[in-house]
Amino acid sequence: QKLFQNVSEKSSKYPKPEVKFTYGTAGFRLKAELLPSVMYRMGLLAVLRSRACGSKTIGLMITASHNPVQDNGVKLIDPMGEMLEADWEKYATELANSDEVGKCLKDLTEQVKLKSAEWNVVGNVVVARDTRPSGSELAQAALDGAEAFGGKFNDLGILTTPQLHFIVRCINDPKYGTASEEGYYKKISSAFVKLTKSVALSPVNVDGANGVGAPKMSELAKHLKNVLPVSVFNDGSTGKLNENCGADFVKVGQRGPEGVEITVGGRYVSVDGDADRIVYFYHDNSGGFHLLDGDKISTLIASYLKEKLEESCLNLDHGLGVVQTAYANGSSTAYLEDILNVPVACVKTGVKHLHKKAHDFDIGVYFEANGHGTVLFSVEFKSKLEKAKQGPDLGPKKKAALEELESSMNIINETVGDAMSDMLIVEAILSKKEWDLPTWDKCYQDLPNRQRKVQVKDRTVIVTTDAETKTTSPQGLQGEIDTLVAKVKKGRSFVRPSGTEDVVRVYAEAETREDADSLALAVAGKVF
Ligand code: 16G
Ligand code: ZN
Repeated sequence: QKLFQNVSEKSSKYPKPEVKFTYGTAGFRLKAELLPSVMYRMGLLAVLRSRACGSKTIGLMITASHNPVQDNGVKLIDPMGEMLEADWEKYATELANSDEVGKCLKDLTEQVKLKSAEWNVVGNVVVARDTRPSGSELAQAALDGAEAFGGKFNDLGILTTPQLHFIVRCINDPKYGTASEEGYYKKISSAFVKLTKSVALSPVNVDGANGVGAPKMSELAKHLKNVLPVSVFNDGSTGKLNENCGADFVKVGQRGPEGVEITVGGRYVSVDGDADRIVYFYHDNSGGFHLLDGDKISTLIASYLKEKLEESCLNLDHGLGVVQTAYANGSSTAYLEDILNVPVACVKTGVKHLHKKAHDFDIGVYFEANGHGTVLFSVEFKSKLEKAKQGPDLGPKKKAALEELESSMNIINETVGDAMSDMLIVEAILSKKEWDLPTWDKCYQDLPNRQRKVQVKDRTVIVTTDAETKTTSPQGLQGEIDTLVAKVKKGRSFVRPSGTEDVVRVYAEAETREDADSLALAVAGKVF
């Protein structure tokens, strides 16, 4: 009781503004000055979550990813390094909006069925933030919350989002790695060195989005000295965070970032403001810009892992598959299914949906077209790999394949999409295949596509089904879309209400640029 009273008293330092907060797919994300009360309360919730998970450590990441520098946000990380369990998103929303913090917290404590004996067990929280100037003050508010509720709190300073996910996982599951930033670099860089020991590597140029990805990529580069040359641009010394640079700018605008001089033949990557997304790009001989997005990355990784899986002769029940969303380019899906013979699952937009579905496979590769993605390896896969390595009479090919699978797994950050580890696995695969970016790009050609936003009075009237590929309401809309799509070659289009903005999004693709543009425009006209 005293505990909740203390929580209430301390909360007066962080008055709640007149805002309706929602814990969405990206946690809470707003203008930074609106966030102190939310941070205090997420400090509380993280402690409660920890107690509900038997004192396992919970992560609290302060970032607004690709959004402008004046924004910030917060996401909680569950014990195995995964995103906060969906049920708890509504508790987060409730607590953030409550006018009586102590009472709300007490209600939640009862609701999550914590026995009174468990109310005072240790609650462990680790926090990290990106490079936004508002971050340290917001971290302090979260710390105050955790302390007020009697939790133990460890401030890890500035990290990328995936680094914090990794560290949380290692704290709770020490065999995953050493729970520190250094442990992270050591694990992924030593696996990379092992995987690429007999191949030549090409220098890579990183657009750090003027954010946390820049210094952390430089740190990673130190661990790869004399192996993989990495040059970092947009390191925050002059430019603004995410302004005219970064993965989101490059993907949405289909053009190169400012602050990077692009030379023909060079390899380029852009990461976003918290380094959980990555895209590749290059210029062709005539200076034309080419983007290799999340679809290109997932097809590359899937083709390589599938080959190694076949060479290793591991017998798995669920095999390898790829998870995409409706935004995946139709050419990438066709390439996976028809050329690589890899099963493809399509799910709703949002990392949590992809991550969940990827668990259906022994090796589940998932990427959003925007460059967020990773690979999940099943428990069964891991134990069969371990056993096979010890088997007698391994031929050299089989042995090599098993080792390559193991190294790949150690490069990849299974907890969440991770720009740094995704870059390393892509670089390893490209160098083993002796491919440059244009060769990789030629695997399949993207269908021209167009996205539009439509402002409507109430976007919730649009109801979708089949992983957002079809609408069921308003009545008749799907029929109209079908008619428009049927008129163009290789046409595909869908509409969905945005989860992050008050708009309806329209996607269209077709064989030609003109058809894709006019299809998007025509479908948008039906939504309006
Ligand atoms: C969020 C999602 C991202 C998705 C985007 C779609 C996470 C961590 N992030 O940023 O995966 O692509 O929303 O936004 O789940 P939209 O609903 O506005 O199109
Ligand atoms: Zn991000």
